[in-house]
Amino acid sequence: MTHAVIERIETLIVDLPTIRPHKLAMHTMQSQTLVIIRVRCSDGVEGIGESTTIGGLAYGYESPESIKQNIDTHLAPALIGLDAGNINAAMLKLDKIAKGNTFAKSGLETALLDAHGKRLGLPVSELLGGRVRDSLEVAWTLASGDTARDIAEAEQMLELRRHRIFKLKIGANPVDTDLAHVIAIKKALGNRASVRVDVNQYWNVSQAVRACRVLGDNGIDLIEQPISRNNRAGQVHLNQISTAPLMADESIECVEDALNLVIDGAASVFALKIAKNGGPRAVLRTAQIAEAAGIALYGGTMLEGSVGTLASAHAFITLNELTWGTELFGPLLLTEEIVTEPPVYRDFHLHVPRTPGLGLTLDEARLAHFVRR
Ligand code: MUC
Ligand code: MG
Repeated sequence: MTHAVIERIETLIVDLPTIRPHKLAMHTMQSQTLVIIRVRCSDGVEGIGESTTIGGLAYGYESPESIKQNIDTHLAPALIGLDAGNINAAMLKLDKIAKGNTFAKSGLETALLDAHGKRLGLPVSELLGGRVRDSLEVAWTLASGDTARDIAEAEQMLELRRHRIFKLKIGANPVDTDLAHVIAIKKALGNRASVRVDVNQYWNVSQAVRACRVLGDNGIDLIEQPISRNNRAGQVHLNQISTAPLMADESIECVEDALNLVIDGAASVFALKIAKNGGPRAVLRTAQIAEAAGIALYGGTMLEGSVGTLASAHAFITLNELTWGTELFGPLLLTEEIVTEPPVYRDFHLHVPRTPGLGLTLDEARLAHFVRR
């Protein structure tokens, strides 16, 4: 087989409205901004990828604008002319020329996997060693900011058989206000749903010690990132005393963070995110560290659109066990699509295509309409 080389890389910023305001502790989203990456190869194959974050710089260290700029100026030129099918060599080169920038690298790794899958006629999951399931359970995040509206939304999701796991975004309000909100939702849903919380680092240890106990005692199944990623001693302490399991999210900004969390005993569940590890291959390294250490897994999201969501899904369906399911609902939070056939959600699950690459085709007209100029 003659080798195709990487010829051209294009980055596009795409702004899409959300179905309702999405309130996180650090930011309220009225829209989502995707960075779509197109990698064109000398054999005529094009791969697509996505590098998406939440709230500009409110969540992570890369913004949509910095991702585009860093790819255009530094990462893309380093890839031009390389063997398009040698993803190990391409990502090694990127790691040599750029520290961090895992969001940007994730979108590029995704596009290379998509292209190579299309070239070989294989889904990305098969390039990653093969799937052990075809679908993933998907949680929904209740984040309207209003308890009654959140309960009504959860009831509707149960009725539609779309979601039966709910993650509540808390942390912005006084602790007791948030606890009352969570307990009211859990009471309304009872054992018809799993209710979990994500504090996005907004408590300090003095608040979290009591709040984690109250949550555990009231049937909350999982507590995500209650305190700052920088307070490791606090995380270790909470992990020892909390009656509900603690999940690390912001604490994992790279594969090495995962190893250090294991060494310290700072969490019993890891949220896996392709963007924070550097791509669908990279996130599996974090998963393997967790598996070896007996840490349970959850398939996380940066609220990507369909491209980033299916890139995550192709990686997650290769995992032995995903004890806590996933939250790959990003496309469902958006009112608009930029692919011709959106991902399929049915019976509480996301169904992952078996067609080559990611299994997605960009809708050129819609993309042109929503691209930022
Ligand atoms: C996060 O912190 O987990 C994932 C779902 C959601 O609503 O927000 C995110 C980010
Ligand atoms: Mg989180």
